[in-house]
Amino acid sequence: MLNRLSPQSPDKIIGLMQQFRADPRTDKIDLGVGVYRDAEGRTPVMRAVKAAEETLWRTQDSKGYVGIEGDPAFLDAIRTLVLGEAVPAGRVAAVATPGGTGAVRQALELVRLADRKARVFIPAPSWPNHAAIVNFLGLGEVAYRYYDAGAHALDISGLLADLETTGPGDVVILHGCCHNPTGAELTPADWAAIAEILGRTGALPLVDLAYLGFGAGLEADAAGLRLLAGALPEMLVSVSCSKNFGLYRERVGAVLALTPDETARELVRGNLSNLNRQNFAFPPDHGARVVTAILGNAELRADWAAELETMRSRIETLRRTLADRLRETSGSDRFAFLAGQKGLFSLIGATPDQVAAMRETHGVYVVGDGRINLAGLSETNIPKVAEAMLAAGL
Ligand code: PLP
Ligand code: TYF
Repeated sequence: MLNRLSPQSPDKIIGLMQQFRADPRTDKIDLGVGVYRDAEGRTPVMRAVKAAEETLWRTQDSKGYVGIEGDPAFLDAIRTLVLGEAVPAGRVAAVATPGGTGAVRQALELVRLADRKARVFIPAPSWPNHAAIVNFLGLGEVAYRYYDAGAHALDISGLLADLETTGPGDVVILHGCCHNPTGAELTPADWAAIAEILGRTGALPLVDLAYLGFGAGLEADAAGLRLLAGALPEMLVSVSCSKNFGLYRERVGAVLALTPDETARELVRGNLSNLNRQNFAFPPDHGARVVTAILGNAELRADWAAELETMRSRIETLRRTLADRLRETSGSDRFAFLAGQKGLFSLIGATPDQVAAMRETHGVYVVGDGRINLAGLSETNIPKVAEAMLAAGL
């Protein structure tokens, strides 16, 4: 039986992570996988997480099953964090999932249960797992214009024109903030224009929110999707707590489904619940419980938000410092876009050969499409990264 399997192409980002680990050079620099790093290059356990885990360890007296949908207190906390007061709780169905990837998967499985022929519009470019999951589920994949690589900027007119071609059987994946891999953000006016188009065409937005708090701040990063939520009858949101709580390996995430009314909410909740049952029965609980404890305690929550803000502003500083260094050493302004983009990622415009040259000659690891993780930079390695970029011919 098993010899009938065919080979699968590996995840390129995870492959690069392993290649980096195997590189013996001590001055190598990892700008690959999207994890936050501090000035010492560590991906720390956040202070509020440590504190919540300590309390949990002391007070938790059972590891018995919770529920197929996850802990209701976690789902309430995530709904409020993400949607605020944009919609009444009675219109939102929610389930916990293993990470944001699990949330994207469950959301797209829900779409498939509703319509096996649904087409899913994916921004070009996007996080590779979007297309991978859409194809794995046998849904239709349609790319829509998002980024003008020549201008290093959002292609808003292309985006709006492509979304005009959507209809009621279509889903549109949008990145809630900190677009992966471009760092090119939608403005509030862009979100309003998208809401107007989707309201008219009847396409369903699936907002993937993996970097809440890393762009312009917790409230500002949620504003776009809240605008959609206020304007449309239906919306799906896949939430990840991997980055903003630093809980990567604990696998903490949720699907939020906005529905027109409570009857529809019950139907959607039942379907999401059944999908969890089919795929893993019970979602992971430890990380979700830590998040719930942090969001439900004023002191822990304030400390978490403060640490997240430190992380966010560190990335902004690194963006400016790299752009400044490149301006000085190249004598041109062609990398100024790096300072204005948001979140962990930007595309430096490197060809695969230039990516290989940076890795082989300088030990600077960049994803094959030229994506860099700005959080992998530090005050000390920025000169070397800038040198590697210019030496590669950028
Ligand atoms: N969506 C996007 C756009 C991402 O970049 C990521 C990765 O961080 C995720 C979803 C999900 O991440 P995780 O499954 O680790 O929560
Ligand atoms: O884009 C990234 O680097 C992060 C981490 O299959 C990631 O989103 C990468 C690959 C993957 C899951 C998460």
